[in-house]
This record gives sequence, structure tokens and C-alpha cells, in this order.
Amino acid sequence: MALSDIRRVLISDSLAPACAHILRSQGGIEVTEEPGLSPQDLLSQIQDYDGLIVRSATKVTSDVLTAGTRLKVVARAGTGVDNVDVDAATQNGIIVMNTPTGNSISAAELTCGLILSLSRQIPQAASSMKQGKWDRKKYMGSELHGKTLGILGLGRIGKEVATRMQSFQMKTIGYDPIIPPEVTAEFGVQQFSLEEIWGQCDYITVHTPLLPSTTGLVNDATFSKCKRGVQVINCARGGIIDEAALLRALESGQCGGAGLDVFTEEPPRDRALVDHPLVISLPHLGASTHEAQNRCGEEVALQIVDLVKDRALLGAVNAPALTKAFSPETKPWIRLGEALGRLFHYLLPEVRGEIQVTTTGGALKNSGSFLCSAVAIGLLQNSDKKVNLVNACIFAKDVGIQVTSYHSLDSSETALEVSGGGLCLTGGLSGGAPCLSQIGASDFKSPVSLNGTLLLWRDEANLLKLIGALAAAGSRLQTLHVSEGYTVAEISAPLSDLSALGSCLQITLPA
Ligand code: 9EZ
Repeated sequence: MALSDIRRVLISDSLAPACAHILRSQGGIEVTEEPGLSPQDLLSQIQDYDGLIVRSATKVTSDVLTAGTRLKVVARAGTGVDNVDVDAATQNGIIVMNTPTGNSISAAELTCGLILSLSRQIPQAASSMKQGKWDRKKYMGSELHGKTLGILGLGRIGKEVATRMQSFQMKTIGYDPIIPPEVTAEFGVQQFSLEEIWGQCDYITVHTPLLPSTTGLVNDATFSKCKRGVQVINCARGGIIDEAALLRALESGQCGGAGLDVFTEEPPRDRALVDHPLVISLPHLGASTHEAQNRCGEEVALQIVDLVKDRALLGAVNAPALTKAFSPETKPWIRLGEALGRLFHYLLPEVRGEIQVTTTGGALKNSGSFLCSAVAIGLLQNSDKKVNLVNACIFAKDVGIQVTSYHSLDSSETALEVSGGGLCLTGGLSGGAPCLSQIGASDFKSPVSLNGTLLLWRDEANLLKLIGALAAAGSRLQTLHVSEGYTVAEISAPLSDLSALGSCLQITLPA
């Protein structure tokens, strides 16, 4: 079933009404809204849906993904996919997507709010007023003017934080392993190596994903390289600032305050940081604005509508090869890739090692990665797994086949070649339908249509015997292609007995 065939979608968390509205009106999708659906009910109902949309409450477990036999997409309205078992989704051939941009402004504004709150201890002072006090000495603060803000992670959110805090005349410096210094310089952030950053900062804010490389990015060792009294902010993901190290630094005075919207465990059972007088903590409110929720609900719906209409795949986190796979022009080429892969498998069932997919012609210039996936589907047709474009290359690798792509400028003809293990198949489209034009050096005079049932001989076929076998089985000969070394017959129905036909392969291809 095609990944873009999405007719019924379940929304199992509370999402902005715009989401269901766009899915219905622009996608023609049947939408069920069940905010607060229990895990048991989700498990029993998921088999009826092609798509599942969640926010943070629904836990999309391996059990849910396995039970969702129709599922093609799980979409999270928001940044990150912490509540989705992405590996299990990939194994089941299910696209996982999120909306990484919808929350950026809200997250950035909250970060700025925490920086201002820290500089004057605004929440602590306000709370003391509510307790009936008038404590003017205790809450002496510092200006942000002229102070240095270190921004670790300079994507959308880091950038918005930088430009806002520049209006307070803070000096904004930072580090990002991916975004080039020339790009960040344009929004006023000079980049340094991490080693050079620590000692310069009065405030450090983190805006990275949570990865092995960013877990504990701020830790005992890095605190010790900071100015005494440095203040830190985490509105990104719990654990980027090591919580035990932060507590130690607060106790020693090395850290002068922390603003935390996120925790390694949420809600945090260990209250030591939350209870510390220099910590301003929030219950993960970064995306909690009407605007961010509306934007994410809308974005997630538009991404699914784009997929349904075969226009684009946006926001996917587990299908990097497929970013260019969805456009009206690509479908027949994906079918060709699958058909060539399937034929390749019939001819060389035990092939292992590298299989090279070569594209020619401008139209296929950027199609290599998803055509690798398509060819891999064909190669793995006997797999007992749910192989599709999402996971085919991963499963191929698991059995020792690396499918690689190469775009050749040797020919201007739009064509696809699959080679490896001494075999090379070349195909193209004829009237929009997948066709085989060559096996090795052997050229067919007219291309062989790759659908229905084919009989293939590595030499000349005995045509008299063929006619007899077809007649006995009630099948008809549709076309016959003879090239040097190969004979291919297209027949109207498969034969159950090939014994009279010599060394003959019967190949069935999807219609
Ligand atoms: C790591 C990062 C930023 C960072 C940001 C992103 C993969 N990655 N890593 C260390 N997107 C600052 C410090």
C-alpha cells in the first residue's frame, strides 16, 4: 500500500481545531478526534487508521506501531519525537514526522523571559511580595547591557534568542557544528570553539537537540571553565545541562542562577533543583502558547496533505532518502526501480555486496536516493518484514546488500540501470509505464513492459512448447521479445507448470 494513500487519520491528543479542518477540507481525509484516548483504546482502534497525529500525551509505542497495520505516518505536532518509538516505526515502514518550526518563536521568547527573570530574580521577588514581604536588599540584580550571552545551538530558536537579546545590548556569541560562522554573523552571532566560549559568558543558553553529543554538554568540567557566577538557561531538552553538575555549581557559587523549562525526568521527582532559591523552573512551557499550538496543528496537517497529494514529504525524521520522492513525476520511476529490483532478484537471488543504481538524464539527477530504496524493495521481495520505501535500504544492509546511487552524464536519455554481481539491467519509461530495455549487453529491439507475468529464458525458447503450455493452462502469449542471449514472453496469466519449458524463469510484476 502506497505511503501516500492516507484516507483515515486519528488525532489522539488535544490539537488546534485547524488541524482536523485542514485535513478534511484540503486533503479530503476522514478525521477522528479522540483527545485523551487511553492506551488500551488506542491499541484496539489504531488498525483502522492510515495516519496518527499526536502532541505529547500519547505514547506511540512499538505495540501501537505494530498493531497499526494500515499506518503509514505518525506525526507529532511540535518539536522532537520523544513520545514516538522511531526505530519501531521504521521497522514497520511508518514515516515519523514532526513540525520543527512552529514552536521556535515561543521557545525563543520564553528563553528571553528567563534571561530577564534571572538578571533581576523577578519570580523570586514577586513571590516574596505575595508572602507579604518588602525585601529590597535581597533582590539586587545586574543589567544585561554589555553582558555576554553564549548560545549553544544556532538553529531557528538560537537565532531568534540572539536577535532579541541584542536589543538589550547583550553581546551574543555561540557555537554550532552545522551552521557556518558566515551565516550566524549575519544575525550578529560570532562563533567560537566550545573551549573558547565558556570563559567569556555571563549567561549560557542551550538550543540543541538531545543527542549523545549534547547530553551533559554543560557539566562539571565545563562549569569549571566558566566565569564564577555564570547563569544558565535550558528551554531545549532535559539533560543538555547535567542536573547533578548544575546543583553542585549552584551550591559552590560557580553558577549564579539557572532557568529551567525542561528536566531529564518530567515531572522531576528529585526536587533539589526546583527547590533551589537561585533556580527559576517551569513545567515545560516552551511551546505552550496559542500561536505555537495553532501553528503546529496547521503545519502538521499541511505536511500530511502534501503527502496525500504526492507533492512533498516535509518534516519526516526517519526517511531521509525520501525527501524528493513525492512529486507527481516520481511515481512511475519508483515503480520502475521496484520492477528492476524484482527482476534482478529473480535472476540473481543470492546477490550480496554492492548494487549500484545509475541514473541518466536531467529528470533523475536528484532521484538516486529514493530510487535506491525502490530497487531495494524489489530485491527484498521475499523478506518476511514489512519492506517499503522507508526501510528497504536498512533491511537490505541487514542482509549484506548495499544499494548505492550514481548519476551519470554519459547519456542524456532518462534511464535507470541496476548493476551488481556481474548483472546489469537497464530500464526506462514507455508511455509512462516501466520497461526493461537491456539485460547486460543484450538489447531488446522493443522495450519489455514490466508488469504482469513474464517468462524469461537465458537462451532461445522452444516456441512450440511454449504455445502448447500456454494453451494447456488457458494463458495467452501477449508479446515476445528476443535479444541476443535472452528471450522474454509476456503472458496473460501465470503458469503453474513450467517443466516443459526448459530452464525458464516465471516473473510476476505488480500491475
Ligand atoms: C552541539 C551542538 C550545538 C549541536 C547542534 C546540533 C547536531 N547538533 N549539535 C554542541 N544541531 C552546540 C554544542
